[in-house]
Amino acid sequence: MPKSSKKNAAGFIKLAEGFGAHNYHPLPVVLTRGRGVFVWDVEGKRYIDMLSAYSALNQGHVHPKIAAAARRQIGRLTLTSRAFHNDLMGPLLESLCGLAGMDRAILMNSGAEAVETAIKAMRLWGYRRKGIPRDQAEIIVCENNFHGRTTTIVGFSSDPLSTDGFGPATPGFKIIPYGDAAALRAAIGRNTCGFLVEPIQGEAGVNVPPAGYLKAVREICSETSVLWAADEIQTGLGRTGRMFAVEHEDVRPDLLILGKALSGGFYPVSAVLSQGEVLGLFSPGTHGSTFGGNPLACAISQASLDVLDKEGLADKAEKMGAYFMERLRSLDHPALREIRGRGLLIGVEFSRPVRPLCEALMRRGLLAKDTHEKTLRLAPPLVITKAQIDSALKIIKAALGEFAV
Ligand code: IF1
Repeated sequence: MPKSSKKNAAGFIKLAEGFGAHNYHPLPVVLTRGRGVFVWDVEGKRYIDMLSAYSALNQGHVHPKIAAAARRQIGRLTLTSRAFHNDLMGPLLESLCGLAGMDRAILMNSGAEAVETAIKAMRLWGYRRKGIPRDQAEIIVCENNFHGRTTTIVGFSSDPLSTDGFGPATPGFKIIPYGDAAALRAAIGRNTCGFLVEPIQGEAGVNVPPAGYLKAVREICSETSVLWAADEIQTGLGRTGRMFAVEHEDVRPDLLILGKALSGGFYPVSAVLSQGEVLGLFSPGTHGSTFGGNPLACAISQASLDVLDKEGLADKAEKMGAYFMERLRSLDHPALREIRGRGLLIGVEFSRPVRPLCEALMRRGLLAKDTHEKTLRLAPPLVITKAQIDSALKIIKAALGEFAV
């Protein structure tokens, strides 16, 4: 046991600040337990979680069915590496492909790793199938994108906070405005192999593109022989009121990237799914991961998908999201600018930084975080009930009263 085992909240925070890198500015709350939509801090105070670990907890904290699956598998077999087969990966790949109507899938760990995998797959397809000259492949991405933290991914970010100090950037990316289909058409050249985009931009402040955008993206990419990769790491698996956000426009990308809720918050599990032959182009030795596709991850992921399905969480997100958003719109506050979102991915934009509002919410028992300073992100676990939304609204109303001062 480390010396720190008897600390209070301030003690734990001091340890994290003293021994950790300062790459976050968390709210001053130290959590120790969770269940469903609730978490408890080390002093026993209960909070309703309106962040859900950035949508990784769609199934709620410590879902009993996922916990049971994890426990069973942990006592049986946890890791084989991909040097050998295991009896859980194949069935999970089949479930994933069935769920998304895709042909192949590959399992990785973090979201960023899955995005990197999609980038490699698009480039490989560009060279092998489109005949792009060696090292000339280009991928188009959008302004204000968020796809993760690796050096290649931050290299095509338009946010100085992500990029500055971490160059040189990996070449081969072109940035265009988000939600602008004409800009995509204009940006595509002979060496373009792919277009990587979030169906709704999360980090950018819950940025919902104009209606018809995803349909137009699908058409343009098909016409010009460019792969479309949808990053649904945050929007996928029920969050926006559909299993996948692309379903709102009834389209299917060539590559679908998943993470976060793929494990119900238990373990890092990510995946890339492809239509047709794209993922089939990888040959032995060209890509991999020690932990990718391991039996513990697969058991957890299979149970997480099962919970989404059995509890109808996409439908719940749609209904509860519509109710939440309607009630939020009735709030009156001089600094409130806009409420936007889809399903239970909601952004409330104010005319000033919302950190003090987040602190007021925390004091009253609700955890939420700002994104891009002035937008409050509200994204509870999808298992939330109407009564729980009502009590959250009471807290929000009261905290807004303080925010006005
Ligand atoms: C952080 C944001 C959310 C993502 C999309 C890939 C990834 C993410 C669309 C990478 C990750 C995160 C990670 C976390 C905070 C968070 C976030 F505010 F930074 F932008 F959710 F909105 N694609 N999102 O949203 O997945 O490698 O982290 O598993 O980095 O601080 P990862």
